[in-house]
Amino acid sequence: PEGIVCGDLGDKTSYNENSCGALSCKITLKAGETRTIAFLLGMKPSSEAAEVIRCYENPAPTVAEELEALKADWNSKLDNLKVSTPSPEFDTMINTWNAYNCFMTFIWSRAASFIYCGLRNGYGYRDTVQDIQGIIHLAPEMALEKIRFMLSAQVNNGGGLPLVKFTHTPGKEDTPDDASYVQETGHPAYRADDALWLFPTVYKYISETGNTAFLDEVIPFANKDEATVYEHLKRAVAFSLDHLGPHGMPAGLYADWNDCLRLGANGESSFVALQFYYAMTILKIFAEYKKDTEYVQYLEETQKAFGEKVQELCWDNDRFVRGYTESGERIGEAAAPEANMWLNPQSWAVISGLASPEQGDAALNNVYERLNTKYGAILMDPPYHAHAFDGALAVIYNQGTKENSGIFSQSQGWLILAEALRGHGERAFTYFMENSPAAQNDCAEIRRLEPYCYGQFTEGKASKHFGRSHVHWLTGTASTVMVGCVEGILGLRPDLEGLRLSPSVPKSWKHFEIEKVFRGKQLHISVENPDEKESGCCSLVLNGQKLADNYIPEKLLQDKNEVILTL
Ligand code: IFM
Repeated sequence: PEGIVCGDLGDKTSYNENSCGALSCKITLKAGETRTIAFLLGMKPSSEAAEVIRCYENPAPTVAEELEALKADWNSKLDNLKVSTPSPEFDTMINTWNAYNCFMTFIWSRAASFIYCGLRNGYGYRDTVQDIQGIIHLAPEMALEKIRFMLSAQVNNGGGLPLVKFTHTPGKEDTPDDASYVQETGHPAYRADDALWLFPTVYKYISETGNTAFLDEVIPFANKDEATVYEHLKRAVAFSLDHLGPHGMPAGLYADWNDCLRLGANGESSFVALQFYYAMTILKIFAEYKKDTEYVQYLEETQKAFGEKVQELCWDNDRFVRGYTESGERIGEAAAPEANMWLNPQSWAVISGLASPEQGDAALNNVYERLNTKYGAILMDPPYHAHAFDGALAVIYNQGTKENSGIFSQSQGWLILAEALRGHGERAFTYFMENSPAAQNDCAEIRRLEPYCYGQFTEGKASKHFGRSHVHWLTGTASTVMVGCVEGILGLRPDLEGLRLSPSVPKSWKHFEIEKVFRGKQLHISVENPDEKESGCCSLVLNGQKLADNYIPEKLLQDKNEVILTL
């Protein structure tokens, strides 16, 4: 750093700037002499700080021991998944840096930020439930604690509290139906998507661990009452069905994932509709497991009718539209002068399972042609400028920025996953590389973020600063890209009874290896790709035994397992 080189570290308090601390001390060494310096950073009242500092009066061996313990702690988490592929960028992100970024967002959600000024006033429901997904494959027991916490922030009507206070007290909270909550949190109403994020998160946790008993665990609601996890999820489905808009899709309520898109309380978001469709698929799996046959039938009928409705309302020839405003305007249709092509409905149509293979491919091709850039796919195109409807808050941002046609990095993870689910390994990996910090070491002057952590967004092609990235560390990108890479590109897809292996990789990956701990068992997976395929399974061999397809039932696993998958 320049400050070190010129010896002027200054002594300034950072005010709305990128904070950077530097410590220095001068020592003079005699020939052959060794000295150990330990810097201790933290914040405590002086008397308590003095106590802590005393422990380090003789830094060696305490510091060395503690460093070892710290390393061991990190390794115990990160070692649960290690990959060795032909891509050093992919390996360093999955093995270390994206994983580390995921733990940061897992711990903090968006509750603190170097970028927005100061602390936030609580945990955002959707953000926090999404962030959990990024660490499930590494530290499921940590995930479980947080899932319990977030379920206890679900209101007994099934909706999520938009903001979960730092002082959250299950069973005693007021809700968006109470003026006190609105006044204290600034959140005027429920959001349409909050509780729907629980479905993929709970499913990922149960599938990773096999802990189906969790479905029967009783957890309080935020305001009053308590119920099993299974019942919490049923209520989340009921919440969406109790809040339908005029066309029969979930009503927009205050907002969906996109903070800058207000379709109106009675508007309808296709993104939420797709999440809801997916939620019913997951709940059906749980209902089948619990032999709740009447409810399975109810879900089947409800989902079928709902899916047909979404198809009819949202498919527009080669794309899924973004939704309907309260006044009936269809957003994201091909004929619109601005914002006529949106990213998230295309990826989510595939992830949710609603799109037919033909629709999925057409929509994803359209994304590639219309939205992709060398730094990732922009959120929609063209940006809002002259034709924004009243709820298109994104228009306040310059074109190419944030939700107004920026490359919203979180959405890249869903795009990677969607392409991988369709078996398009080349595309999935292309999207990974375009926005990957590790692939941008040689354009720091453009990206302007650390080359090892994700940012919230990269300025899009409509911006004068195309490629410049912002809001590092605390971004939902960490978890979505991790899931896109682990479940998508690597194709590690656990379910209630075992593990499916469905990698979607570049054709040039002729061989790669995965070390994974799955339900306490060690798996060494070698993937062979002699015919340069992007996906598909030619054979799967577990401990010398050929399996029927690409699925490993848990009951066949030994303590240590050799797995060979040939694409
Ligand atoms: O989904 C939101 C998130 O809750 C906060 N950051 C921006 C995202 C997209 O608008």
